[in-house]
Amino acid sequence: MKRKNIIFISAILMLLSILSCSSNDSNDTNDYMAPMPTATTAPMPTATTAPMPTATTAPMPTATTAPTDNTTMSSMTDAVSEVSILMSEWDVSVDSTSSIKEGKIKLTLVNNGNLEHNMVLLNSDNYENLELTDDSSMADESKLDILGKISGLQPGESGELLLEDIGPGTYAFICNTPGHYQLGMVNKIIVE
Ligand SMILES: [Cu+2]
Repeated sequence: MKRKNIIFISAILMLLSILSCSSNDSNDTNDYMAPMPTATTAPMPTATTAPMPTATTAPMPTATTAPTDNTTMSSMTDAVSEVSILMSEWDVSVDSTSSIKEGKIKLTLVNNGNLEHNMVLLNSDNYENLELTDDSSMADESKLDILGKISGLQPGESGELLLEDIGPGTYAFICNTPGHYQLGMVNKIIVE
């Protein structure tokens, strides 16, 4: 291979030298014309053929495969049902712009009242007659199947609870600030 190349190149050089010599006889400016072909013909093909395929083949697959993954990822993360729960003394309301779909659910608790409130979401559709703590101040959370909590919020504050995978059903929740459950701070969300 190497020997063939050397023979080939030397043959070209010989041809070029013959051509340049013959043209040298007529004009001095052809001294500059002679080296030009060697410079343009030799590097040009290697420059155009080599980078072109690598540039078109390499980025294309990565560019097409990556966004499709991203779009499926983002469409899944976009499917988050957002629910606002508003608490005051002694009202608890559920405010969702559309029906709550199973899967990811973001609960936002807004304390519109003048006292501290919290939220304990139960894996149950029942908030009635929950067992109380020994001092009867609040629901006994150790006896409850709890999906998630938003801890105590001061008046005007809000807090969030992101639920990753919630199936269809009715889920009760309570405010378990001492005394508030007994005062009826309960409600439910319905997941379709
Ligand atoms: Cu409360």
